[in-house]
Amino acid sequence: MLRIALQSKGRLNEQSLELLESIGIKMDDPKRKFLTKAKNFDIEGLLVRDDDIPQIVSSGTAALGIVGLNEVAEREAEVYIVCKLGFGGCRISLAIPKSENYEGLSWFEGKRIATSYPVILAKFLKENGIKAKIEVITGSVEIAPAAGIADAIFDIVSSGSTLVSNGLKEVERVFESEAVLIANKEMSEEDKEVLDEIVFRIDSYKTSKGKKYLLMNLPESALEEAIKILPAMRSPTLLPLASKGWYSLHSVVDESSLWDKVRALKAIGAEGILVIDLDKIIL
Ligand code: PRT
Ligand code: ZN
Repeated sequence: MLRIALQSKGRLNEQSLELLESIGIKMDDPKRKFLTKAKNFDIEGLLVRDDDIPQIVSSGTAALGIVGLNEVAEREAEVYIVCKLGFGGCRISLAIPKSENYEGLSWFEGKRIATSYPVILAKFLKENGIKAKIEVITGSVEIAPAAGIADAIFDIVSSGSTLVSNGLKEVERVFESEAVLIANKEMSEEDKEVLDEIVFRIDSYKTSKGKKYLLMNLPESALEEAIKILPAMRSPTLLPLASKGWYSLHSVVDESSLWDKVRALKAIGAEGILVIDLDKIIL
């Protein structure tokens, strides 16, 4: 049975389980189990610390894993990165005390930088010809400058508020990360087939994300204008209504432009507009 390694608790745990659930893979009691079976799919989940996932997948203990790209890069894991998953977005950045005057990377020459990502940092410094001392710290890296352990930090940033509240400023964005699906490089043919099915389902889920299904009634005179307003995978679906001269028009729209489109459609005479959540789009 194909096994997928997932973070047992932490930032990626819930969204990993939610993503699997949204593609029809529901793990049985993942909060309390270390190894859990899916209820309706031939797959089992191995719930572990995120740090261990790259190694678990590269060694083949699990064929698949969901983990931050930052962890894959830091562990230099020999795995396939199958696809990005659209959550857990963050970056690893260099940050320095906000009172410092920063004019470029040479600021870091000879400085001490605290981080939990020494491999990614060492590579970056080498590429840029900077010699600095890397202080490896696990956890609460942001307090290192105030504690006198380091001059600067190299840490995960998302909103940036942790830096601000520790009197630091972000000066270099070095590594962009998000949750990714990773796979063992020597999967069996059988496991590859399951992976193909999972990727197919993830694609349809990602395509439907941020999209809404829109349907409305329109007088015949407004049809041409409405079709210009509404994009569609081919063209909008048009169905005649029982009352003569009226049509029902259906289309998929991006949530970001939903209200603009609704306003424009109302202005040309659309009535009874329904906005419906989309579950999947199979292209
Ligand atoms: O226990 P386990 O080892 O499994 O978990 P963990 O504590 O090592 O990791 P966890 O759950 O904190 O994060 C898991 C993954 O989420 C990371 O490897 C990243 O890929 C991703 N991620 C996304 C983040 C963040 N956003 C994030 N903001 N990981 C950590 N942070 C921390 C960061 O370290 C800093 O302390 O949040 C703080 C910064 O946040 P802002 O919003 O103040 O900038
Ligand atoms: Zn971790």
